[in-house]
Amino acid sequence: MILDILEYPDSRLRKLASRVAAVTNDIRKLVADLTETMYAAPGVGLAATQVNVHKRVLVIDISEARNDLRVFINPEIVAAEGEVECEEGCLSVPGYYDKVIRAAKITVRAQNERAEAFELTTDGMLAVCVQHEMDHLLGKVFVDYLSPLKRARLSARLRKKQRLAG
Ligand code: K1U
Ligand code: ZN
Repeated sequence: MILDILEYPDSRLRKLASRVAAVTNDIRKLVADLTETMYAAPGVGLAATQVNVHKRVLVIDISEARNDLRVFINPEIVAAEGEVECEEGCLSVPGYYDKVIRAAKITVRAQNERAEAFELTTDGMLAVCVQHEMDHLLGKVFVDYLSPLKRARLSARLRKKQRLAG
């Protein structure tokens, strides 16, 4: 089922997601819905927070062929090193892209949809995407990293968009 994606500055994007106690069929259904919603958007990642479900679940597929789905339940970053600047977008801030500084290389520990624990060390786009999606689970949006001037410009742009839509 394709779910509605919350749009910035919706206050529900600020909620802190809770740990998943057990990977039940309900969680597997959430993973399936997040995946369908991400592919339909289209996006390269999606966190449960963005569909107003406040559980520590996210999905990512950065492959061009859209055939390399990665599921992270209860993700935790256990190591991070270096810095990289990368242009980011967000399905909750449609049409806006800007540069953000992230850790260049991370090790993330999580469970998959079969409740198997795994550890992944990665860099590049996948590392950026994991950090971006994990921020959503903490109630953070990538535009929080922008300067006050850039955020004010974005807010003005969103107000104008709302005026034109209404
Ligand atoms: O969290 C989200 O809203 C998903 C977001 C993930 C992301 C993109 C870029 C850098 C960091 C995190 C997106 O998927 S935005 C859309 C996008 O980047 C994209 C869409 C289709 C094809 C390729 C990229
Ligand atoms: Zn996002």
